[in-house]
Amino acid sequence: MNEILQQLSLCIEKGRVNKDSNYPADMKGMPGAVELTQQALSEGTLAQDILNIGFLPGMKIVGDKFKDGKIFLPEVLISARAMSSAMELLKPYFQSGEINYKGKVIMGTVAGDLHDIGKNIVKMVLEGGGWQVVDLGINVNAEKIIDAINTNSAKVVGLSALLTTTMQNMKEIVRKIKSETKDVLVVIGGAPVTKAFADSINADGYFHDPQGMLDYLNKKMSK
Ligand code: B12
Repeated sequence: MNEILQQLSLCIEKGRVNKDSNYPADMKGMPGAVELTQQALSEGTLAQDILNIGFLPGMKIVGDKFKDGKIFLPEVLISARAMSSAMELLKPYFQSGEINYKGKVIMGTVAGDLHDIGKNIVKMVLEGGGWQVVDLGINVNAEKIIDAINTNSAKVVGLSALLTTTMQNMKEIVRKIKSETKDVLVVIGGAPVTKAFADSINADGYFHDPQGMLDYLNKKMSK
């Protein structure tokens, strides 16, 4: 069983979706993340083990390499695509409650801002790390976020901004979240955002890359 899950992890790290894919060249003809997930399920492997031993270690390697500048955005997206394709097969197990998420994260790009490429990558990395992400999209205000926190009983919010103007809107959003909800962690990011800015608006965390946020949540929210 472990051999299949190790191969699965490698497929996710290398971005190998399925056996028909030509990518990566050195894995041509080999099964991909989709077939290996199917095989593991048909052999009776628990969906939770497929997630924990197959998906998560592969995506962790990708997140760490990206953080260290050893790989670049296209490679992260290719790995995320392999993971998402295989994740489709695990969806019924999440829905039935057989797999437990680590928790829910509400994510959005703040009011006035339409940039969502970075936010979507953070979402994929968090999902790859076992978190459920409720994605509110772009141009999101405090009311919408607070509504989502309450509806989903979420304890974490991730906010993205790419403009020096719209990052100022994070201040009011954080203030409202803190005054209208209880014990909700707010993590912010995006190219113009800094740790000093995060501290100045009372956000709980700032990370310049998705893996930083994932490591922080895994540590902070582990039971
Ligand atoms: C693509 C892009 C666009 C696209 C956006 C498409 C989309 N769907 O996102 C379009 C064309 C729509 C666009 C529009 C505009 N843009 Co624009 N855009 C860019 C561009 C080229 C790339 C941004 C990007 O996607 N980067 C790649 C992603 C992966 O990086 P990232 O977002 O930083 O995310 C990473 C980290 O920051 C972090 N992260 C991000 N969010 C979060 C959240 C959390 C919680 C965490 C932990 C981490 C995290 O993780 C990500 C992965 O590592 C940048 C220039 C540049 N090279 O950065 C300009 C840029 C951001 N845009 C800019 C501007 C000015 C505009 C416009 C105002 C232009 C105009 N005059 O109309 C409009 C604004 C529209 C609006 N209201 O938002 C300026 C901003 C300048 C400033 N100081 O504010 C930039 C810097 C270009 C420039 N040099 O002038 N833009």
